[in-house]
Amino acid sequence: MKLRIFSAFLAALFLLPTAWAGFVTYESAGSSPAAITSMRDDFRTAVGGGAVAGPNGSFGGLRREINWDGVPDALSDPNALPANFFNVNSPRGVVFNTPGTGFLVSANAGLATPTLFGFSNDFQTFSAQRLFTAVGSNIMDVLFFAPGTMTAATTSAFAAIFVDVEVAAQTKIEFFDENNSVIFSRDALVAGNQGLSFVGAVANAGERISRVRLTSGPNTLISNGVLGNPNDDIVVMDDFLYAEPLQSVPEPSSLALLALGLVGCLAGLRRRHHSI
Ligand SMILES: [Ca+2]
Ligand SMILES: [Ca+2]
Ligand SMILES: [Ca+2]
Repeated sequence: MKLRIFSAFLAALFLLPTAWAGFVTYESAGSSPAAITSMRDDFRTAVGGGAVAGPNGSFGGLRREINWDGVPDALSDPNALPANFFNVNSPRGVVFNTPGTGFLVSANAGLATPTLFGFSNDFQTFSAQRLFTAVGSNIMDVLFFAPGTMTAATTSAFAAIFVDVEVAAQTKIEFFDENNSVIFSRDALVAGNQGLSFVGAVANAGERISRVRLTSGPNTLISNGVLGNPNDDIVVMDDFLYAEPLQSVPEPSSLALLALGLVGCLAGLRRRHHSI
Protein backbone atom coordinates (compact mmCIF):
# COMPACT_ATOMS: atom_id res chain seq x y z
CA MET A 1 0.00 0.00 0.00
CA LYS A 2 2.74 2.42 1.00
CA LEU A 3 4.65 1.43 -2.14
CA ARG A 4 1.62 2.21 -4.29
CA ILE A 5 1.30 5.71 -2.77
CA PHE A 6 5.02 6.30 -3.27
CA SER A 7 4.76 5.18 -6.91
CA ALA A 8 1.82 7.55 -7.45
CA PHE A 9 3.87 10.36 -5.88
CA LEU A 10 6.80 9.63 -8.20
CA ALA A 11 4.49 9.51 -11.23
CA ALA A 12 3.01 12.87 -10.23
CA LEU A 13 6.51 14.33 -9.96
CA PHE A 14 7.35 13.30 -13.51
CA LEU A 15 4.06 14.66 -14.82
CA LEU A 16 4.79 18.15 -13.47
CA PRO A 17 6.01 20.61 -16.12
CA THR A 18 9.69 21.54 -15.85
CA ALA A 19 10.01 24.40 -13.39
CA TRP A 20 12.90 26.06 -15.22
CA ALA A 21 12.29 28.29 -18.14
CA GLY A 22 12.96 27.33 -21.68
CA PHE A 23 14.40 30.25 -23.62
CA VAL A 24 15.84 30.42 -27.09
CA THR A 25 18.88 32.73 -27.17
CA TYR A 26 19.62 35.19 -29.98
CA GLU A 27 23.11 36.68 -29.92
CA SER A 28 25.79 38.05 -32.21
CA ALA A 29 28.55 40.64 -32.12
CA GLY A 30 30.53 42.59 -34.70
CA SER A 31 32.21 45.81 -35.69
CA SER A 32 29.28 47.33 -37.59
CA PRO A 33 25.46 47.44 -37.58
CA ALA A 34 25.45 45.12 -40.61
CA ALA A 35 27.23 42.45 -38.55
CA ILE A 36 24.31 42.02 -36.14
CA THR A 37 21.34 42.97 -38.35
CA SER A 38 20.53 39.40 -39.42
CA MET A 39 20.38 38.26 -35.76
CA ARG A 40 18.15 41.25 -34.92
CA ASP A 41 15.92 40.21 -37.84
CA ASP A 42 15.79 36.59 -36.59
CA PHE A 43 14.66 37.84 -33.17
CA ARG A 44 12.03 40.05 -34.83
CA THR A 45 10.73 37.07 -36.81
CA ALA A 46 10.59 34.86 -33.70
CA VAL A 47 8.55 37.43 -31.73
CA GLY A 48 6.43 38.56 -34.69
CA GLY A 49 5.04 41.93 -35.71
CA GLY A 50 6.98 42.54 -38.93
CA ALA A 51 9.51 45.26 -39.68
CA VAL A 52 7.37 48.41 -39.94
CA ALA A 53 6.83 50.43 -36.75
CA GLY A 54 3.42 51.86 -35.94
CA PRO A 55 2.71 54.51 -33.27
CA ASN A 56 4.65 54.23 -29.99
CA GLY A 57 7.13 51.71 -31.33
CA SER A 58 4.45 49.05 -31.82
CA PHE A 59 5.01 46.40 -34.45
CA GLY A 60 1.66 44.82 -35.33
CA GLY A 61 0.56 44.74 -31.67
CA LEU A 62 3.02 41.88 -31.08
CA ARG A 63 6.31 43.62 -30.43
CA ARG A 64 7.69 46.97 -29.23
CA GLU A 65 11.02 48.53 -29.97
CA ILE A 66 12.87 51.54 -28.55
CA ASN A 67 15.73 53.00 -30.59
CA TRP A 68 15.97 56.24 -28.51
CA ASP A 69 16.25 58.27 -31.74
CA GLY A 70 12.91 60.07 -31.36
CA VAL A 71 13.59 61.36 -27.84
CA PRO A 72 13.49 65.20 -28.00
CA ASP A 73 16.65 67.28 -27.45
CA ALA A 74 15.11 68.72 -24.26
CA LEU A 75 15.20 65.22 -22.69
CA SER A 76 18.58 64.19 -24.12
CA ASP A 77 22.18 64.76 -23.00
CA PRO A 78 22.90 66.88 -20.95
CA ASN A 79 19.24 66.65 -19.75
CA ALA A 80 18.02 63.50 -17.98
CA LEU A 81 15.47 61.13 -19.55
CA PRO A 82 12.51 60.56 -17.16
CA ALA A 83 12.38 56.89 -16.08
CA ASN A 84 8.75 56.64 -17.20
CA PHE A 85 9.19 58.41 -20.58
CA PHE A 86 8.33 55.19 -22.45
CA ASN A 87 5.11 54.64 -20.56
CA VAL A 88 3.91 58.28 -20.35
CA ASN A 89 5.33 60.52 -23.09
CA SER A 90 5.53 57.66 -25.59
CA PRO A 91 3.60 54.77 -23.98
CA ARG A 92 5.39 51.52 -24.75
CA GLY A 93 4.79 49.62 -21.50
CA VAL A 94 8.21 50.01 -19.85
CA VAL A 95 9.48 51.99 -16.86
CA PHE A 96 13.16 52.00 -15.89
CA ASN A 97 14.89 51.80 -12.54
CA THR A 98 18.54 52.11 -11.51
CA PRO A 99 20.59 52.31 -8.31
CA GLY A 100 22.37 55.19 -10.09
CA THR A 101 21.17 58.77 -10.44
CA GLY A 102 19.07 58.49 -13.61
CA PHE A 103 19.16 57.95 -17.36
CA LEU A 104 20.71 59.71 -20.32
CA VAL A 105 20.01 59.59 -24.06
CA SER A 106 22.90 60.85 -26.21
CA ALA A 107 22.77 64.16 -28.09
CA ASN A 108 22.28 64.54 -31.84
CA ALA A 109 24.95 66.16 -34.00
CA GLY A 110 25.01 69.94 -34.39
CA LEU A 111 24.28 70.83 -30.76
CA ALA A 112 26.53 72.19 -28.02
CA THR A 113 26.72 68.75 -26.33
CA PRO A 114 29.03 66.25 -28.09
CA THR A 115 27.35 63.19 -29.67
CA LEU A 116 27.86 59.61 -28.41
CA PHE A 117 28.18 60.78 -24.78
CA GLY A 118 31.49 62.41 -25.75
CA PHE A 119 33.22 59.13 -26.63
CA SER A 120 33.29 59.11 -30.42
CA ASN A 121 36.31 56.77 -30.48
CA ASP A 122 34.50 54.16 -28.37
CA PHE A 123 30.83 54.25 -29.30
CA GLN A 124 28.78 54.01 -32.48
CA THR A 125 25.05 53.64 -33.02
CA PHE A 126 23.10 50.68 -34.36
CA SER A 127 20.21 53.06 -35.06
CA ALA A 128 21.34 56.68 -35.60
CA GLN A 129 21.80 59.00 -33.82
CA ARG A 130 21.01 58.32 -30.18
CA LEU A 131 22.33 55.86 -27.56
CA PHE A 132 21.13 55.20 -24.00
CA THR A 133 22.69 54.59 -20.59
CA ALA A 134 22.00 54.67 -16.87
CA VAL A 135 23.99 57.41 -15.08
CA GLY A 136 26.30 56.64 -12.15
CA SER A 137 25.55 52.90 -12.28
CA ASN A 138 26.19 49.97 -14.61
CA ILE A 139 22.85 48.41 -13.60
CA MET A 140 19.30 49.15 -14.71
CA ASP A 141 15.98 47.32 -14.58
CA VAL A 142 13.12 47.31 -17.05
CA LEU A 143 9.66 46.93 -15.48
CA PHE A 144 6.65 46.11 -17.68
CA PHE A 145 3.16 47.64 -17.68
CA ALA A 146 0.08 47.47 -19.88
CA PRO A 147 1.21 50.36 -22.15
CA GLY A 148 0.09 53.77 -20.89
CA THR A 149 -1.19 52.41 -17.55
CA MET A 150 0.23 51.51 -14.13
CA THR A 151 -1.15 47.95 -14.44
CA ALA A 152 1.72 45.48 -14.02
CA ALA A 153 2.46 43.37 -17.05
CA THR A 154 4.87 40.71 -18.25
CA THR A 155 6.55 39.92 -21.55
CA SER A 156 7.75 36.74 -23.23
CA ALA A 157 10.85 38.04 -25.04
CA PHE A 158 13.48 40.75 -24.66
CA ALA A 159 16.66 41.77 -26.47
CA ALA A 160 19.10 44.66 -26.24
CA ILE A 161 22.06 45.97 -28.20
CA PHE A 162 25.16 46.80 -26.16
CA VAL A 163 27.85 49.15 -27.48
CA ASP A 164 31.62 48.78 -26.94
CA VAL A 165 31.71 45.48 -25.01
CA GLU A 166 35.44 44.73 -24.75
CA VAL A 167 35.69 42.43 -21.71
CA ALA A 168 33.91 39.08 -21.35
CA ALA A 169 31.41 38.28 -18.58
CA GLN A 170 30.91 41.89 -17.39
CA THR A 171 27.89 42.78 -19.56
CA LYS A 172 24.71 40.73 -19.36
CA ILE A 173 20.91 40.50 -19.45
CA GLU A 174 18.88 38.70 -16.77
CA PHE A 175 15.16 37.86 -16.75
CA PHE A 176 13.14 37.58 -13.51
CA ASP A 177 9.71 36.01 -13.09
CA GLU A 178 6.86 37.31 -10.92
CA ASN A 179 8.38 35.59 -7.87
CA ASN A 180 11.61 37.55 -8.45
CA SER A 181 13.51 34.39 -9.41
CA VAL A 182 16.11 34.49 -12.20
CA ILE A 183 14.75 32.50 -15.15
CA PHE A 184 17.35 33.49 -17.75
CA SER A 185 20.83 35.01 -17.74
CA ARG A 186 23.24 35.57 -20.61
CA ASP A 187 26.54 37.44 -21.01
CA ALA A 188 26.81 39.68 -24.08
CA LEU A 189 29.41 38.58 -26.61
CA VAL A 190 32.60 40.65 -26.77
CA ALA A 191 32.53 42.91 -29.85
CA GLY A 192 35.79 44.83 -29.37
CA ASN A 193 36.36 48.57 -29.32
CA GLN A 194 33.37 50.46 -30.79
CA GLY A 195 31.64 47.14 -31.59
CA LEU A 196 27.97 46.16 -31.24
CA SER A 197 26.61 43.14 -29.32
CA PHE A 198 23.06 41.83 -29.75
CA VAL A 199 21.74 39.59 -26.98
CA GLY A 200 18.20 38.45 -26.29
CA ALA A 201 15.93 35.48 -25.72
CA VAL A 202 12.40 34.30 -26.45
CA ALA A 203 10.36 32.13 -24.06
CA ASN A 204 9.36 28.88 -25.72
CA ALA A 205 7.26 27.25 -22.99
CA GLY A 206 4.95 29.99 -21.74
CA GLU A 207 7.38 31.62 -19.29
CA ARG A 208 6.56 35.22 -18.37
CA ILE A 209 9.24 37.87 -17.74
CA SER A 210 8.34 40.37 -15.04
CA ARG A 211 11.61 42.29 -14.93
CA VAL A 212 14.74 42.53 -17.05
CA ARG A 213 18.06 43.57 -15.53
CA LEU A 214 20.77 44.93 -17.82
CA THR A 215 24.37 45.13 -16.58
CA SER A 216 26.54 47.29 -18.84
CA GLY A 217 30.21 46.48 -18.20
CA PRO A 218 32.08 47.35 -15.01
CA ASN A 219 32.34 51.12 -15.61
CA THR A 220 29.81 53.95 -15.34
CA LEU A 221 29.04 57.16 -17.20
CA ILE A 222 28.85 60.17 -14.87
CA SER A 223 28.19 62.82 -17.53
CA ASN A 224 29.20 63.62 -21.11
CA GLY A 225 32.88 62.66 -21.45
CA VAL A 226 33.22 61.68 -17.78
CA LEU A 227 33.55 58.06 -16.56
CA GLY A 228 33.19 56.66 -13.07
CA ASN A 229 36.80 55.45 -13.33
CA PRO A 230 39.36 55.85 -16.11
CA ASN A 231 40.33 52.22 -16.59
CA ASP A 232 37.46 49.75 -16.81
CA ASP A 233 35.36 48.77 -19.81
CA ILE A 234 32.61 51.33 -20.44
CA VAL A 235 29.49 49.93 -22.15
CA VAL A 236 26.26 51.70 -23.20
CA MET A 237 23.11 50.57 -25.02
CA ASP A 238 21.14 51.07 -28.20
CA ASP A 239 17.92 49.35 -29.35
CA PHE A 240 15.62 47.45 -26.96
CA LEU A 241 13.17 44.92 -28.49
CA TYR A 242 10.47 43.05 -26.56
CA ALA A 243 7.22 41.17 -26.98
CA GLU A 244 4.08 43.23 -26.26
CA PRO A 245 3.69 43.58 -22.45
CA LEU A 246 0.48 41.85 -21.33
CA GLN A 247 -1.37 42.38 -18.06
CA SER A 248 -0.52 39.66 -15.54
CA VAL A 249 -3.36 37.24 -14.82
CA PRO A 250 -3.02 35.48 -11.43
CA GLU A 251 -3.04 31.69 -11.80
CA PRO A 252 -5.79 29.75 -9.98
CA SER A 253 -3.16 28.44 -7.54
CA SER A 254 -2.07 32.02 -6.76
CA LEU A 255 -5.69 33.02 -6.15
CA ALA A 256 -6.11 30.08 -3.77
CA LEU A 257 -2.96 31.14 -1.90
CA LEU A 258 -4.25 34.72 -1.79
CA ALA A 259 -7.55 33.48 -0.30
CA LEU A 260 -5.65 31.42 2.26
CA GLY A 261 -3.56 34.47 3.12
CA LEU A 262 -6.69 36.57 3.63
CA VAL A 263 -8.18 33.91 5.92
CA GLY A 264 -4.87 33.91 7.83
CA CYS A 265 -4.93 37.71 8.14
CA LEU A 266 -8.53 37.70 9.40
CA ALA A 267 -7.69 35.02 11.94
CA GLY A 268 -4.67 37.07 13.04
CA LEU A 269 -6.78 40.22 13.36
CA ARG A 270 -9.35 38.37 15.47
CA ARG A 271 -6.62 37.00 17.75
CA ARG A 272 -5.09 40.47 18.11
CA HIS A 273 -8.49 41.90 18.90
CA HIS A 274 -8.98 39.35 21.68
CA SER A 275 -5.59 39.98 23.20
CA ILE A 276 -6.12 43.74 23.59
CA1 LIG B 1 36.25 51.20 -26.17
CA1 LIG C 1 19.60 54.61 -31.58
CA1 LIG D 1 34.11 49.48 -23.71
